[in-house]
Amino acid sequence: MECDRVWTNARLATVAPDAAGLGIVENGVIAARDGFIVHVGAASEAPPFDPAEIVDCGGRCITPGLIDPHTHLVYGGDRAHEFEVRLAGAAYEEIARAGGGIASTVAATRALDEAGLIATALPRLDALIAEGATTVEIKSGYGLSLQHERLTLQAARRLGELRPVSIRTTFLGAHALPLEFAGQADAYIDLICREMIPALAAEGLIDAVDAFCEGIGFTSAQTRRVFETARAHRLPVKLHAEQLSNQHGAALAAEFGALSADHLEYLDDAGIAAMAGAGVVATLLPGAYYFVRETRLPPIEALRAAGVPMALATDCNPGTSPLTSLLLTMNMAATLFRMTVDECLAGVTREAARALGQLDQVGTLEVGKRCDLAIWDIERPAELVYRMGFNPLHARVWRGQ
Ligand code: DI6
Ligand code: FE
Repeated sequence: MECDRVWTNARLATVAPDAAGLGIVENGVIAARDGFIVHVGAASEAPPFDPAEIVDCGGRCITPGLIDPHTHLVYGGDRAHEFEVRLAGAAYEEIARAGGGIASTVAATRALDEAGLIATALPRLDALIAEGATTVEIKSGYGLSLQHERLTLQAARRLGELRPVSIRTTFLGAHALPLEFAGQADAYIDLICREMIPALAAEGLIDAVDAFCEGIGFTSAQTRRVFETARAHRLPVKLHAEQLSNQHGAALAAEFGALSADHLEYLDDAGIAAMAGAGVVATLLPGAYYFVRETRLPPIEALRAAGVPMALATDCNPGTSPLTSLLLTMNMAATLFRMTVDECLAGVTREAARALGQLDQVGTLEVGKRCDLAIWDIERPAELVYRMGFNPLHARVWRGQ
């Protein structure tokens, strides 16, 4: 079989959708050509190869490259001081309503040019890459003007040129109300729908459109307008839904065939049924749950029972989840949300790919997919979920390299 590289002597977790559990293959082989997987399976059943390079994995585990389907990692400044204030007793929503919180990050973000945004974001992206991430979603949403949202999305695209990683950009103009629109949320939504989405979509900067449907964010009526505009531009949508209260955002997302509804601590049965019916992925963010000391759990068991696919993400952002580790995210999902090891690993691979509308390209070890691999110094996949603050990544392969 024609190929340019073969990885041998590995325990594979293919995470293929039709396989049992994680689709474990003992003594497995993966072959790649031009950055795509052309063969995957047990060594005993492999065809003869004539590759330029054979990589002996020494019995290590190979999983699909990890995917972070929800980050806000391009922003200026940090919120360490706000963290201290919260430790002294202030609530996240109180701080946001008092003009701190997101608004302070918007000011710090607007103070940076594209190079500055890239410089501050790179260490965060590098931390994800160092743990095997090969695809990362990045949202705008701290610029909140056409100019600054554009800079954020341009910086995000540029990050994907500076590092061997696939970047998916999401426009989150409806993240917070900028100060200059205080008391005029509908006028700001007008700006998003009439100017920002049309311009940024035409510039090819948007892969999907998101909104923060919340008491401190936007109403479901305002979110609907954003979604209608996205639909008119043939852009898929996703939503920050039911994070701090139940605004019935998940059902709205389902109505628009959203890729995912994210957070979901306050999701109700009707929302679950709507998501299941429309095939919306539940993207769960245990880092945010942990960091804001939320006590209400997302309805994991009901989501599982309804067959809603569950993805996991860092939600990397300065206010509620200053987290750049998908390994720790998996551990938190297991310990805090009681997700199984198989669900955790599928959550940062196959289901994360599904949440980005990229399952035909990445997320599993299957013929025809991009050859994005994480090779781990472990014996069993459970070790990735079990340990805390330890990174057993041996090597990362992005598009066959
Ligand atoms: N939900 C969140 O948790 C973040 N954004 C959102 O829509 C918080 C963003 C921040 O506090 O900076
Ligand atoms: Fe978020």
